[in-house]
Amino acid sequence: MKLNVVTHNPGKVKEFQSKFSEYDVTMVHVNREYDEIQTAYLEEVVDKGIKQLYAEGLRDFVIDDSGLFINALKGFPGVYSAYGQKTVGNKGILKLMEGVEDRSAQFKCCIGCMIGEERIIVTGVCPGFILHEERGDEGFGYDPIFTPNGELSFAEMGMADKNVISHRGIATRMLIDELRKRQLI
Ligand code: ITT
Repeated sequence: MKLNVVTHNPGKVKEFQSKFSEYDVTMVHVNREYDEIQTAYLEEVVDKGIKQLYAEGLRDFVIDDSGLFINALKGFPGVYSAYGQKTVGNKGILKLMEGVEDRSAQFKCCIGCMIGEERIIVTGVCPGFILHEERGDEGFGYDPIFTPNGELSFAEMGMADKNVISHRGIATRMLIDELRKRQLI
C-alpha cells in the first residue's frame, strides 16, 4: 500500500521508508502545509493536524511532529525546535549550552496516522546528551549535536543505527505494531 507523509522534511520520509519497506508500504512525500498550533505538547499539534488534513480530503497519511528537549534549558527548543533550527541553528544551541554541566536532553517524536477511519497517535522518546561541538554529516537537523549514549552523534551513526534507538525509530515501531494489530498492513 501507499502511505502519504505530509512534511517539508525529506529526512523524515527516508527514515519512515527504511522501517516500512519490510511491510510493503511505500511512503509518498507530500510537501503540503497544515497548521501547527502553539502548545507545549507535540500530541496536540499532531491531533489538530490530522483532523485538518482529513477534513481537507487527504486519506492514508502520516504526520510527524518532533522536537529536542534540553533539560538545562527547561525543555527549549522543544515544540519550537523547527524555529530554533531555522534561526539560531546548532551553533546557537551550543552557544546557549556553553559552560553548562547538565547536558541531558531528550528527542521526542509524535506520529499521527490516518488510514480509512482509523486514527492512531504514538510518541517515541530517545534520551541522550548535547555534545560540545557538531560531529558528523549524516541525518538532519540537530543530529550533529545529539548523542544517545555519550559516544557517537546521530549524524555519525548512519540512518540504520540511528533508527534502532531514535525517537522516530521507536515511534515508527509502535505505529507498525498498531497497524498490524488492526490488520491495516
Ligand atoms: P515538518 O514539515 O514535518 O513539520 P520539520 O523539519 O519542520 O518538518 P518539526 O516541525 O517536527 O519538523 O520540527 C522538528 C525540528 O526538530 C526540525 O528542525 C527538525 O530538523 C528537528 N528534528 C526532528 N527530528 C529530528 C531528528 O531525528 N534528528 C535531528 N533533528 C530532528
